[in-house]
Amino acid sequence: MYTLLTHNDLDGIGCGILAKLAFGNDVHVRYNSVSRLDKEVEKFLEKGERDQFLIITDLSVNEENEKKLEAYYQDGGKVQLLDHHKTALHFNDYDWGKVIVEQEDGKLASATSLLYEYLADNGYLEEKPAISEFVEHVRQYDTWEWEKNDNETAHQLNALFFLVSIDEFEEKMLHRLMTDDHFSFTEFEEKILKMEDTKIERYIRRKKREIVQIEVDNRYAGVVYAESYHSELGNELGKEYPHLDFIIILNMGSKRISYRTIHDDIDVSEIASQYGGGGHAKASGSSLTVDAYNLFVAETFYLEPLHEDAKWNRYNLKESSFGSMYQSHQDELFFIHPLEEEKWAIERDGMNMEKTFSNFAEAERFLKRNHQAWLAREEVFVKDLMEKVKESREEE
Ligand SMILES: [Mn+2]
Repeated sequence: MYTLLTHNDLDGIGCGILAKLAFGNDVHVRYNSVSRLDKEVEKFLEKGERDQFLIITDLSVNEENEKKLEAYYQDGGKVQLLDHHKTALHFNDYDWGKVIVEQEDGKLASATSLLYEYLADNGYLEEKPAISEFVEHVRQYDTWEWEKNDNETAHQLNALFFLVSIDEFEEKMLHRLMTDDHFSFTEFEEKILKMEDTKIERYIRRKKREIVQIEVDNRYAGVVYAESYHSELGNELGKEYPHLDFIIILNMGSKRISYRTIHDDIDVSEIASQYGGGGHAKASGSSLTVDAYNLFVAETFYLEPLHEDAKWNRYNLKESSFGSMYQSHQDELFFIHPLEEEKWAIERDGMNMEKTFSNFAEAERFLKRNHQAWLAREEVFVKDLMEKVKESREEE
């Protein structure tokens, strides 16, 4: 008999599905949140059922359970931990731990892809196209490679996972992977996924207008409240406001924080670890501690949200050689313009600020970080232009 303790996200459920394909009724699967796993491991060890093979995927245990599991293993207990989180690499020190962040082919690993390989290598599960395709979609979703590869199926698979219950998702996928030659959605699923897409888009649009900016440890972050679509949100908000180093998504109901970044030089697992959490460089999480609450909730309560750049301008455009106009919450106007080759300046109140920049993007980042300014809408730009013309005429 097998016991699988795994995560309750798509990658974790992917593991549950593979285990059931391999072991059928001989496996007992439990889906856990990050914080729940240790309790489940304790329960398992207390029961002390020696005939059970314990498999842990997509999650790792705390130090206390790490020692207990090692003792259990040394005592003849069967246990295997498979994970792909950088923060779990030290489990490779144990015979029963296997943590791989990057696969041999250079692609990022996911728990589902690691378990698939493990089950195939040990002869528990025969590889076939439908399963391999499913595993690859889960892997691409979990590592966010789907976006670079434009793999909409991977994205939709996760959306479907959130639309139905875990049980229903598991049952549907199990049946499909057993009977179908290739992985695909049903016609009805395609239809509801399309509706869901529209819903997510609308949700993200709203959140773009709710995000506030803070400075923490010399880094700039955006703070937003959201209960759903954290990955999509982190990505879209990061792209809308690239001057922010990372995005903090607060779920007040579950008292959880998600940290997301689109920047390669930022590691949000380090930030999460300051609040007792962990995860990947680009996506991590922690619980909402009192410290985090004070910093991210209490202190940001009165802040005004960031303003999106004007999107439909014809004249006031970024990187224009005539200059680009920006506006702040204080109704102050800024003008980013080139001075000479590889030198850009910001004009404020008709005067150039002292600092200069080697390109437009640098100047814009400075302006957005320090003044939370946004590309002004055409009418603001035109009005200012007309006033300037009027002034110069009056002077004549
Ligand atoms: Mn995972």
